[in-house]
Amino acid sequence: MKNNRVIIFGGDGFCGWPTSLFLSKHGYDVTIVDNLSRRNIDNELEAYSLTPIQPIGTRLRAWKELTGKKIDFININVAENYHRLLTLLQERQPAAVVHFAEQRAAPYSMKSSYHKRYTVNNNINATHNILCAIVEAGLDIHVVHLGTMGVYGYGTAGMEIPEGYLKVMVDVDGVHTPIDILYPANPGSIYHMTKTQDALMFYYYNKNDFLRITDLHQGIVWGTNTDETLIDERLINRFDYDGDYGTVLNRFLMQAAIGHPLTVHGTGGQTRAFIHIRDTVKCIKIAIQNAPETKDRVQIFNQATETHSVRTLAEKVSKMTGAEIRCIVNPRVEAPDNELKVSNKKFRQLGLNPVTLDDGLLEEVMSVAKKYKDRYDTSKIYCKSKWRADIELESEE
Ligand code: NAD
Ligand code: USQ
Repeated sequence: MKNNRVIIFGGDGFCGWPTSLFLSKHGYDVTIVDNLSRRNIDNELEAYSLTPIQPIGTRLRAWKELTGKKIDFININVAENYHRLLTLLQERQPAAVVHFAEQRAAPYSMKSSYHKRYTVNNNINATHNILCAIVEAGLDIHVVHLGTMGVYGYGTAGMEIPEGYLKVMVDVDGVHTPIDILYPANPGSIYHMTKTQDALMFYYYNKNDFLRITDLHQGIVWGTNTDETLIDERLINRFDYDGDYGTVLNRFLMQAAIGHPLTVHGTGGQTRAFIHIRDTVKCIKIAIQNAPETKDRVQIFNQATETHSVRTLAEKVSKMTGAEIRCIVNPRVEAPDNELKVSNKKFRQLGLNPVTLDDGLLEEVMSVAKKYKDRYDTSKIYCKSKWRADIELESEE
């Protein structure tokens, strides 16, 4: 790397905050850029992090006080304030930027036409502004983007999902010739659709402007703490449990902690890829350290460490806690059952030694959920967003 400066777009969020601390601890000069839109969405939904997250200023002062390390914070809406973004890049000249700054909940993106349009405008403009500003600034900055496993869809015809590119045979004048294409996009929500659009923008800016880009196709992140967020309660990470932002495994653990039945959508045959937040932060550091060379194609890593069906997860949590499993109407349009095999060779070859569901961290998440269980609001547990107007959501009792 030319220097140790990194900008973390979306550094106040669930993945961005622990990543910022991890990189700061490992000697990077970190600047967080965030417009705090996620905190505003908490207010909109009246659903707050189960853990008592502190204002960003308190977080950063605590980090400085406890470690002596300074992280700067700048409030910019990356999707709207293009010139402030451009000026920031020109001033800081970071070696890398990490882009988390998108609306990331599939159910939120399906709530209404407002939420669909907000998600599309926010996510696509945020990504495009970052790429466009790097080109205008004339700087050689490595872009590390958080994409999603959902760009592939979750059906694989039995094969392992490769890391971004699919080798296909085409007929060239009667000769079977192998070529690599971007794995066909198959989004399952407006949110996931924005990530497939991001991938095309990366393809274009890499081809046209030789931007160096790493796109991380990440699975569902579970857990809440990392070594850094555990140092002091003021550094605690967010824990979303509500029907829009809570993801399935953390939701099940929180539901078990408060004695609520586990909310399995449909029969729970949906299989998804998972990664613990402790591995997320390590993967980002590995990605920063292993930037593509100029004129390399977009580098794509699958950032997931294991796959499980929703039913298996519910059974595991139920066995551990005695929680009841309740199969409810699925608010989503998605395959009721699927197989999923995912290659993650690249991160493993680069040294990732993942934690798994059997490494004791389920209990850790449960203990966090129990510690803060007085903060939950039962009315926020069921998912109220639905994929189509004709879906009749289950009534709560
Ligand atoms: P999050 O909502 O907690 O964090 C996103 C942060 O970006 C928030 O702090 C928000 O305020 C900020 N932000 C959003 N739009 C912005 C804008 N226009 N300008 C400036 N800041 C903006 O989400 P997360 O769970 O930390 O996810 C981060 C990224 O990782 C997302 O892009 C998401 O798609 C991806 N991802 C997340 C998961 C997961 O399970 N959480 C899994 C796979 C991929
Ligand atoms: N599900 C339940 N019960 C619940 C919640 C969810 O059965 O109470 C099911 C859903 O129907 C779905 C699966 O669990 O089949 C996963 O849902 P989720 O909310 O845990 O995850 P998802 O909507 O896919 O989104 C999350 C993150 C998103 C990220 C994505 C990675 O919010 O930012 O991109 O995981 S992936 O799933 O690999 O595409």
